[in-house]
Amino acid sequence: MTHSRRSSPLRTEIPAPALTAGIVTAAFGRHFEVRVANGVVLCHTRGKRNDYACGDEVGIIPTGSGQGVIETLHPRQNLLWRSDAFRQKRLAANLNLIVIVTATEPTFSELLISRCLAAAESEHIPAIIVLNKIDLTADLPQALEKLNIFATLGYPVIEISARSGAAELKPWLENAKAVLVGQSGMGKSTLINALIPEAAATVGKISASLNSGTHTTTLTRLYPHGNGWLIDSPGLQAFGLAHIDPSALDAAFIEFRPWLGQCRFRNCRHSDEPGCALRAEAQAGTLSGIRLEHYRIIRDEIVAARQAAGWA
Ligand SMILES: Nc1nc2c(ncn2[C@@H]2O[C@H](COP(=O)(O)OP(=O)(O)O)[C@@H](O)[C@H]2O)c(=O)[nH]1
Ligand SMILES: [Mg+2]
Ligand SMILES: [Zn+2]
Repeated sequence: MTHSRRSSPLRTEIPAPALTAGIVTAAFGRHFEVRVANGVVLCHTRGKRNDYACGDEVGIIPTGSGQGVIETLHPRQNLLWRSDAFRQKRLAANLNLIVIVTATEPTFSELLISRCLAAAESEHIPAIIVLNKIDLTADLPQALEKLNIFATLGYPVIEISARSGAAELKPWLENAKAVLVGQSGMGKSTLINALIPEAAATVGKISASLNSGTHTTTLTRLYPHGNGWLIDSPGLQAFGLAHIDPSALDAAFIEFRPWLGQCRFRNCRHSDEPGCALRAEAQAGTLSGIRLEHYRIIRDEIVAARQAAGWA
């Protein structure tokens, strides 16, 4: 078609407008806050598109007075999701680290840690576990005991007190593009403020006013940090993994991998099937029975969610 365009004397070539590169730092329904080189732009999207997440690299066209339009999305390295039968939620994109935050108090759920680890492993994102509030020494031994299952698997467990600066965590975060996940009350926001004292000030004015009607704590937000960034997320009480194929879930439990394919039945659910290699290992003490139980709970939940959603 180039030929006919050239031959028309009335057609002038309109050059495609140059896109400004940015990173999505917060989502408000169909509006997204995007950080660009010289500030923060509140963007709307083309069509009804709303599937952007914190950490997404986008190309925008500024339209003036701090506003703009998202035009392009750079291909994602990965995307951390949560989903049940009825809702899917994008937590963050382009991560190179997932920081699972626990604390000496309130009590944390080991099952939720297994969920976060399965989500991380299924997207091939490294994960570490933070034990916060170690200044509350009375509950420390019990918390460490609970985390020992995960430490044994090779996941780093880093003990910190966010109130005293969290120095032990800093080396892990220098080049991190990380999200902090965990139950509410564990100290994620306190940790962000300890690591990035200017965090509150980096929140754009427009977004701050947009968000004023809602709970600030319900917002997932990206903060620049070191050579990368950190994302604070609201408390996860439930972390549905319905988007993970049930047949791929066992491989997301890293210690199961050496035994996969050794069960009597190829489609073994590692539940009550005869000749289950994983159950035999759990009985022998080679695998943690707690982790096998976590696997079964999550698998049943995924299958039920998929049935309810009509995918199965
Ligand atoms: N003792 C103690 N309390 C902390 C520490 N870090 C956070 N907290 C407190 O724990 C509560 C929950 O913290 P917050 O950052 O809101 O947790 P989030 O819901 O995970 O974001 C707040 O009252 C914090 O002051 C810590 O290192 N030690
Ligand atoms: Mg918080
Ligand atoms: Zn099995």
